[in-house]
Amino acid sequence: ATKEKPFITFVLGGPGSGKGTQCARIVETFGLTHLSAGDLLRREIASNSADGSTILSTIKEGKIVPSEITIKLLQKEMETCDSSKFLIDGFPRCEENRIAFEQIIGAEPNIVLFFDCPEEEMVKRVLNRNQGRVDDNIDTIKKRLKVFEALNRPVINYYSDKGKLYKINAVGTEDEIFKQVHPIFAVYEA
Ligand code: UP5
Ligand code: MG
Repeated sequence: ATKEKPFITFVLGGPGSGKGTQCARIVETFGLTHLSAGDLLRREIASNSADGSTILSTIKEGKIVPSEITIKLLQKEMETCDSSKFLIDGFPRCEENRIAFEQIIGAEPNIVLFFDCPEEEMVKRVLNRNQGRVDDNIDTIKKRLKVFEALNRPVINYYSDKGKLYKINAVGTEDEIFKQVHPIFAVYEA
């Protein structure tokens, strides 16, 4: 069966910038399908799949998992789910991820959200999270921040140049941040 053309939103921002939290709000209000690349990768580790050990060692180092692994997981979710409106959270993390997604999936995002948050706030949030993530320690957080600045910035700039980027001030209460996010999706409901 041919699927209708997907509506894809990429959700970008540094570690702890609030991507997952705001995606939950978007799902609640607008009913899109949330695909967190990090959650899909952590699920692979937990299921002891063939790629699990590669994924675990990469995440511990705050580095980026090979594109083909992440895209395979995203593709499977996109193909098996009924929805055609996706919030892809935490991906693409680098230009190579972005280009590989375009080639393999054959689609570009309709819009891109960027949660802009100062580093000290991101560090505070991640250290307070307490969900037992292997990468939520100060050494790995520093590495994640470096990788974000060096490799995710070019992706953000690419979508900004294409006029697809919505930059959101990620400091404030969850409600204050969602007030900025809401109108971006509300226009499609009209
Ligand atoms: N919080 C949220 N909003 C708040 C607010 N307004 N005020 C105060 N506190 C707020 O939030 C983080 C914490 O802050 C939570 O405790 C929350 O309650 C609180 P969250 O919404 O979880 O932030 P998020 O941006 O989702 O942070 P996360 O740590 O998940 O971001 P990362 O991008 O670091 O993590 P991700 O899971 O995407 O990736 C993890 C690793 O997987 C990567 O480092 C990488 O190694 C690997 N990966 C890949 O290799 N490729 C991929 O494509 C994806 C991941
Ligand atoms: Mg997250």
